Amino acid sequence: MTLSNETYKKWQALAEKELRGREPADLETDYGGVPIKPAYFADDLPERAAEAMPGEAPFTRGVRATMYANRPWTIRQYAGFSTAKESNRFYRQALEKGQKGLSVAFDLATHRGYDSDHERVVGDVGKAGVAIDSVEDMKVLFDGIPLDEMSVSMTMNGAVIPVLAMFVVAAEEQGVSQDKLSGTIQNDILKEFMVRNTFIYPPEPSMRIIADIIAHTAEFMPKFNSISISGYHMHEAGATAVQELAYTLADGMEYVRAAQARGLDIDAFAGRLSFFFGIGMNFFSEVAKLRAARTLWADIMKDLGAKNPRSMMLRTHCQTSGVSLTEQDPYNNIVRTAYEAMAAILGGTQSLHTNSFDEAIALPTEFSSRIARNTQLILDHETRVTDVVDPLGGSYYVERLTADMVAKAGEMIAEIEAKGGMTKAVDEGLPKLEIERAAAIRQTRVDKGDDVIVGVNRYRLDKEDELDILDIDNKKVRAGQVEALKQIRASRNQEACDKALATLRQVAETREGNLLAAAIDAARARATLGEISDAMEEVFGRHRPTTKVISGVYSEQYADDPEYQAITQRVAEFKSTQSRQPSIYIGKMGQDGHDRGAKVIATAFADMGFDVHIGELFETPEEVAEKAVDLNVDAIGASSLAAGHKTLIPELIDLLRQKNAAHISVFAGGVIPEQDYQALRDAGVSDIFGPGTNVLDAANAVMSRIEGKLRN
Ligand code: SCD
Repeated sequence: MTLSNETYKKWQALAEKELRGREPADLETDYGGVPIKPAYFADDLPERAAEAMPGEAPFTRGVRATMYANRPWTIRQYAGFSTAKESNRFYRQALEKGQKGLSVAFDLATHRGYDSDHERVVGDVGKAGVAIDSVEDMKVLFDGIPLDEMSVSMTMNGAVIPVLAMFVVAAEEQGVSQDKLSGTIQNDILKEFMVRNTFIYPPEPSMRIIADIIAHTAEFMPKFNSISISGYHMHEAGATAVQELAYTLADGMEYVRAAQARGLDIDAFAGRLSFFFGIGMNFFSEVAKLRAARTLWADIMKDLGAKNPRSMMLRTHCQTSGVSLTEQDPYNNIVRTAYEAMAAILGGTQSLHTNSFDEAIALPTEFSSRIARNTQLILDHETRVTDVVDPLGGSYYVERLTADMVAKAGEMIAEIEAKGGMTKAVDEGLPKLEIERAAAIRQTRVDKGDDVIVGVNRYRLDKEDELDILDIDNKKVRAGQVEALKQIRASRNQEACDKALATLRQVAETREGNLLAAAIDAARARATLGEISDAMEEVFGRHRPTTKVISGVYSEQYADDPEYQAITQRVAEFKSTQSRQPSIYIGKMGQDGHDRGAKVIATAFADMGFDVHIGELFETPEEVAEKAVDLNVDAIGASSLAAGHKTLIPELIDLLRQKNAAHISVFAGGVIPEQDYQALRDAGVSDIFGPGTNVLDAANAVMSRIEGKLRN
């Protein structure tokens, strides 16, 4: 890194005259371990930059020679609502209005391999995505959408086998054979164990599933991208740009090796590996991140034995950042998303989702979806950024930052490799903890006001505007799905279905044959998603994650902060008068695996002196109530980010009452629309902490409630 070259020194002398002894606060910032300077010059340009050619390995300037000058990126909005019918209606309308590709969001029951009639998914069916139980649902989802023309991305990882199988069969029954299907399946399990949490089976069989899908698609679905190796969820969980780069590419290396271990030639499948990154507000860092990702991947693939330049291309989808959106003054999110989208485009993405401005609060409405889609259409048609290939190429700053990120992430990848690769690292849980540490540091920076978020910790509105939000009647959706499941089970040829499921089980057991091919037969015989998933679970088992929490970030970052000292003092006083610590159970109910918020609260409260018990993921209200009573905690913090709060939290409170434990205060946190606050309060929730809540304020609110109860 050239931090003190000659020209820079000359500039510093000029700058000093202007600064006249003052130190501007942000003159030197840090992008996750990559230091930056306030000015860049020609001698900062890395050697490789001058000759770099778009469309040629290592593809720093883009995977295509012509990029958007010839064909714009794909406008691919991620969506899925309640039922297949509703989602289909939405897709058709979006395609009519300028969207170019589809991207299906499934509900959490589907993700986790449960049919909608399963007892563990009562609060999850149809929330945060579409419920798919069978081929019939899949057919409705794509009704009137020609699958030989439309590329379809499906975000599915846990239940990837039944979902892809049902997609293939739905297309077949539409008259489209597998070889004509274009699209992408996410199929990236390592990041699920790390941050997203919609796994089903343990790591080893999960990796086998991925290799089977790569093998099947390489042979029978040549236009289909077999995987979308995703950094997005790490980004959203709070990873730095360098972590996101390094962990994602290291995951990619593991998938390549898994497919190679299955006997596949790297050039037979590598051209259909694809990637997915998150794009946040750190504009140039995000541009450089995409350029660095391509550069690194080309070299990695060469090392792994790729000969075909196509195998070395990192083609990627991007999504603007969900965590950068705020519940407060939410129209600001339109502006944030537009800048993030611009960074993705200047970084050279192939496909893009722009978030709707209300996503920090609820599922997008038609209105907010329209603005999100139009954000991309305006970028494409009005800004003229598509006229020139890689317009930031040659920028002293962007080229230097790209090279520095390549170096830094390269070092991190080398460390992971030296320790035995990403599967092992994920198994040991280290990357997850590193990301959680980065998230906690980021949160303290926001809470302290070091990072300004307009409308949240500065320029806050006195009164927030009311928003129209989309609400899904989860009970109604579930009732419809349960009825459809009954009909399928009654009308299918049971013998054929049982036989297909038995074959699938056998493939899982013996490792002879391909899991996806066997599941396609089962889907044809109208086996349901849950049944296909269960057949494999009987052999593979279900993964039970252990929950670890980091400590020390809050006490370190806040060491001299008077408000932090006040709350730790308050907790300490409680301890000395009560001879015990105030205690809280942090619970995640339903199939919602978004645990960044829960982890931040757990680590912060523990640092402040609370006795914190963090529950396992995916608990039922009954399980949380039972544990909270057994542990005799003062409070429960129920974190919900997938819209299950209206069903699950009132049920939890009822159960506590039934167990004579109404003294346990229940707090709700996460993505909860203001419109639901009253219903939750009526159900007995003590307080609600939405996105943007200062953690110290939350701790004080919890303490007030606990102390108040003791006085009464
Ligand atoms: C492109 N083409 C060109 C060209 N640009 N041809 C000539 N000149 C140019 N300039 C060609 C390509 O080669 C390709 O053909 C075709 O046009 C399509 O272009 P593409 O660039 O491949 O674009 P696309 O088909 O859109 O594929 C993009 C990816 C794909 C490769 C990135 O994997 C994809 O669409 N991913 C989307 C993933 C996704 O939606 N994920 C959502 C995740 P050939 O193919 O013949 O070469 C949501 C999520 O997880 C949210 C969070 C959560 O739920 O937790």
